[in-house]
Amino acid sequence: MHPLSAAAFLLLLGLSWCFRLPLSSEEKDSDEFTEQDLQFAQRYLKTHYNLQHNPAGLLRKSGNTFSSKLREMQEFFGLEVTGQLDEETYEIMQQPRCGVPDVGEYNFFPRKLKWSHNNLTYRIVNYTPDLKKSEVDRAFKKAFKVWSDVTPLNFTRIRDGVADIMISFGRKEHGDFYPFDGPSGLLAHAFPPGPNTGGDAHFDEDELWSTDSKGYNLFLVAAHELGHSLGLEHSRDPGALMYPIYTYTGNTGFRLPYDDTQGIQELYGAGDHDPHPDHPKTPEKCSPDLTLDAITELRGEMMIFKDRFFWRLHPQMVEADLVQIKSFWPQIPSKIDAAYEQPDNDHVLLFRGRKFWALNGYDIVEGYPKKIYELGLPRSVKAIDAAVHIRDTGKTLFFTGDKYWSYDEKSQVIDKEYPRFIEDDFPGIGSQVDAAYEKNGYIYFFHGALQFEYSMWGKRILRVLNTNSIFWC
Ligand SMILES: [Ca+2]
Ligand SMILES: [Ca+2]
Ligand SMILES: [Ca+2]
Ligand SMILES: [Zn+2]
Ligand SMILES: [Zn+2]
Repeated sequence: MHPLSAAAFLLLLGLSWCFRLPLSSEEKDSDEFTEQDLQFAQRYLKTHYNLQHNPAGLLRKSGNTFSSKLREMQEFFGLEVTGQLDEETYEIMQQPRCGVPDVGEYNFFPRKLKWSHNNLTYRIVNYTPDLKKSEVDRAFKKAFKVWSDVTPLNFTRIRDGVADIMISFGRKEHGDFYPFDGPSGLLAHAFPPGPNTGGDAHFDEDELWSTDSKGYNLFLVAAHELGHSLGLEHSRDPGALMYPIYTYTGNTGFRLPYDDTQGIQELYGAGDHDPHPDHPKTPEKCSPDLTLDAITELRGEMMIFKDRFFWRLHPQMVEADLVQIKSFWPQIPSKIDAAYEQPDNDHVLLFRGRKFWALNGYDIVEGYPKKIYELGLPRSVKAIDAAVHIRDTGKTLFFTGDKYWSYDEKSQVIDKEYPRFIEDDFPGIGSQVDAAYEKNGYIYFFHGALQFEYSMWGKRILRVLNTNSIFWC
């Protein structure tokens, strides 16, 4: 792993293990931040939220301007809005991101700018040494295609002269009074449509640019910046391309999310032919039709999988974080069928099709993926719908179709007399299971928009709940 992505990864680890602590007296408050931390926060709010110079001094933590800008930022990222610097807010500030401000009204451009013509030109003025020229050319071509696929816009590359969208790499102060900052932090920025620098996109040469998950993926950052070049602002949707924080989403089969598609079509309308009309929506945790793919615990935290995302839910926290699977594990598929935790060896197993992966914390264990038939399941089983580990018995139940198997974790074999029919042993939950987890002697089975609380002791369903009640909706 490249040191940069290792840093980003550690940052995410820190996010998950440190800042999501229960809100209690040990919550870090502003008093515990150093002067340096506060200056960092001030710079962040200046760059992204147009914090004005405060002559009275920043270090008064109740300073009105600082506090109100902090509120804006907390609101943007869906954090608890306190106007106080706390660990969670500070961690978000440290994530690598786009240099364009998050709040349109206050940024360096007026709103709702768009190009008045549909035939636009671009020019790649210089190249990063991190990639071959042809790779850079291809990354930008693909990034423009993301937007031309869904609009009537056409992009033509020119090799000299002045193009509408001038693309360049630079470091630190690079000619526009919005300097870059060395490795990580700000990755790139772009100007909204207009003459001269309007539409231009700048990439920080102090980053390592890649065509995969190393460093920062040039195509993904370019696609985001070109969104600004065309007039889009940042989105609060963590699944959107226009979300300000860098998120690795894989290097094949990119699909422009629904939120971005809506945004750009509001400006330019739809094109004649969209070659990939499936624009993935970000799941809404409180949707009454919410269905789930898989659920497991990971060291006391719940991981709730849905499409290319999972929510992390700490037992004492009401708000769940939504993150993309690929941003944690670029190597695993972006959708999970089933998951469970083996507390004895501190592994979480994730299943997709015939393969499964073991995680230790957030690391993939060596020797994986393995095949599900290695567990003793028949080779005819193509995928597992749900898995649940029962702590008291040491058994793991695997559900597929209308049947299930019991697997003994100690002896690592499938128990005799399995498979059995789900309906025979768990009457009332239906014949299929989407996801399941065990807690304090109860198994929670999810099917469609319902969850069933099953008492192992009473061998019956005690309650039927909505699936979204797992999020306290
Ligand atoms: Ca321009
Ligand atoms: Ca940077
Ligand atoms: Ca499932
Ligand atoms: Zn941006
Ligand atoms: Zn610039």
